[in-house]
Amino acid sequence: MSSPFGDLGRILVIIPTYNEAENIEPIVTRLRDAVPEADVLVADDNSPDGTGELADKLAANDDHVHVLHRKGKEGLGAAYIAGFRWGLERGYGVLVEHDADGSHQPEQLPRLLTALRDADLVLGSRYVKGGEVQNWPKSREILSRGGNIYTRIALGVPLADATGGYRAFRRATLEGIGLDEVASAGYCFQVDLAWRAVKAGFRVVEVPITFVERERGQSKMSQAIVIEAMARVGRWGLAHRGRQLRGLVSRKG
Ligand SMILES: Nc1nc2c(ncn2[C@@H]2O[C@H](COP(=O)(O)OP(=O)(O)O)[C@@H](O)[C@H]2O)c(=O)[nH]1
Ligand SMILES: [Mg+2]
Repeated sequence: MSSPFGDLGRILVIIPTYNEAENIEPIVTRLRDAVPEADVLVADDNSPDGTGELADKLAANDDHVHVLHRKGKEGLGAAYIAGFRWGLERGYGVLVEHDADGSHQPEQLPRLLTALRDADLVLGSRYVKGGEVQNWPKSREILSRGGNIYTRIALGVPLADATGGYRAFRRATLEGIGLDEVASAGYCFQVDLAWRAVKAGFRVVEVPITFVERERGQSKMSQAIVIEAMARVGRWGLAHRGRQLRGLVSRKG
């Protein structure tokens, strides 16, 4: 079967899961229907609700579905890094980040992949023209929009949605940003990767997505995760400004 994205190489969609038993089968089914040539890797942190076993059943019935069982809950970032490594070792050309909970629409994946033909990293963006968020309480939207404004000011990155988690990377991008040094475990992991890609000179492009708040299961977002993210982004921003300033001074002197 010839794929419209064939020149990008084989595609791996990574779905990190922690207690997503109600969501895992519907999301994998939608992904397989939306982009049949893509493989799926469920990266499960030994979910107590049996998500990992459900994923095993899906994998047993479909050669395109794989499961990475991890020993325990270590955060979204750690699960993605493990998933990226798994995919890079196996020769995939494109690695996609995708939530399990229905917030990301598999039917919009072709849009991200099409944009990746002329980019090194494509961010699904809620905050560019055409992007939207459905069913979020106002408080969560303010937190997300505020987080993005804070990130833009702290780091000076020209991105509307640097915290989102629906993304497509070329393998060369992941190989070029130093995955070994990515320490962020929680949500600032997303900012960390986008920021590294921008700094390394990769072409980072945003395409609009429709983000729909989950209907089933629980969010793993916590106050600790938000505080971790704000503190780290603040520190990166200060370090960055320091480097810029030293650069200016040494050029003058
Ligand atoms: N493997 C793994 N997945 C996680 C972890 N924390 C969150 N996830 C998954 O990451 C995705 C996004 O998390 P979610 O709780 O929906 O965050 P929110 O959308 O920001 O509220 C979902 O698929 C979660 O199951 C974790 O510690 N380990
Ligand atoms: Mg969610």
